[in-house]
Amino acid sequence: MTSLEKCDPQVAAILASEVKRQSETLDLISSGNHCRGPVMEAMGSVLTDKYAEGYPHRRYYCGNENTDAVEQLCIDRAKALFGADHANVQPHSGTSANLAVYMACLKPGAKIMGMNLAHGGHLSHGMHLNISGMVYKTAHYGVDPKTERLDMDEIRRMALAERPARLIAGASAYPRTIDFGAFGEIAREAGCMLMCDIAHIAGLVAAGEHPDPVPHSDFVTTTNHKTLRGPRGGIILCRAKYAEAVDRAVFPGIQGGPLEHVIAAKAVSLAEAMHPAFKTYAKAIRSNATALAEAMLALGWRLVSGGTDNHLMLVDLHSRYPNLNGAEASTRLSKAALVVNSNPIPFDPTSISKWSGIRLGTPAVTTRGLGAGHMKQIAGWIDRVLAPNNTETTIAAVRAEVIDLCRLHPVPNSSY
Ligand code: DSN
Repeated sequence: MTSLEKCDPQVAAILASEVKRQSETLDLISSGNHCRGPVMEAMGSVLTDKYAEGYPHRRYYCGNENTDAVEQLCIDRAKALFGADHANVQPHSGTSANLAVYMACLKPGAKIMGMNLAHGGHLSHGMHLNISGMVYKTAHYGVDPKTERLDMDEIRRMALAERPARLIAGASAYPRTIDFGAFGEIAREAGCMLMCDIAHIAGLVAAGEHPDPVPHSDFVTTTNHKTLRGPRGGIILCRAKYAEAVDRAVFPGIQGGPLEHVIAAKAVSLAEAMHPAFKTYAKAIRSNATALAEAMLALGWRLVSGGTDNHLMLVDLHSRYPNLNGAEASTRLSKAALVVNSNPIPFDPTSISKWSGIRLGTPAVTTRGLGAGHMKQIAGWIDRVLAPNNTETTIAAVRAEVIDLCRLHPVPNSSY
């Protein structure tokens, strides 16, 4: 019996239930992943007990020799992995990282210009209900209605007309390569700073599977827990000249004490991302996404922009079943042990509860060791479950097949 089971059987039972849920489902959420045992070990460590407001060797508390060492290691690894001048590894999340980067050099009321959330952007890029959309003036670019891809000429035209103080590149539901070089040129022409949010694609960038934003950007933000396969949290990378402003914006600007146990886990995952095996993993994320997209297309589903270049795709449900919405599709798939999220597609004619898309991603299933053949199998399962005339028996049959596959590919918890 573990000490948790002994001390708090209720929480222990919930955790056990989550272990079972993860073991017996396939996570196809494009921002999901399974971090590995060493990352978990660092996160569940004694460092959670230590207050460490400040930065390495500049703390407001004594007794920080070990937190200094771990945070400095994490900073050095982040800089080395991404080739950045400066890294701040304290943000508690990607949204916190973005907020700190706005605060670092923008006054309230300045204008930011990012991708429209409804076209695949992120809420922290100026959505009206997010603090970024309340404190700053916003302008949003979207995708081209025909190609459903970013149109860099249109973004340039808009940036020159809007003259934002900060241009934001990055997305949470965009299946194509982002041309960070073109964003850099536009930012220079429009006389503004460029921030690239690579939360979704950080693992691909680290492994050279997506073009690198760092040489083109003033700031790069990311989460750790998506393709990068670390603990939940955020990181900011920036040019040397912004280092002080960024550090001040994170602490004392928007946060107090850093989560040094999470920072230790970030350090572990960054070392994993430097390992040659991570390159193989990142490549497999993309080849699996391509295989899944091709299998969905072959079954007659329309994908936004016609496919994928990265780890995710958006399925237009109406292309097969005009009455099927994302909420119903994701609920049905969930019953079949396939976990996805409902998502708007660009120019979605429907409302939030009835979005006409689902978003599929391959980071987590690739971590479990699935390959292209399995992607075809997954597409077949999705197709069966979403057919309008299917029954609970069909869903139960698919669920049993999914669980059989899950047993063959357990959630990994060991090191390389
Ligand atoms: N970035 C969101 C997602 O893609 O799921 C979470 O904020």
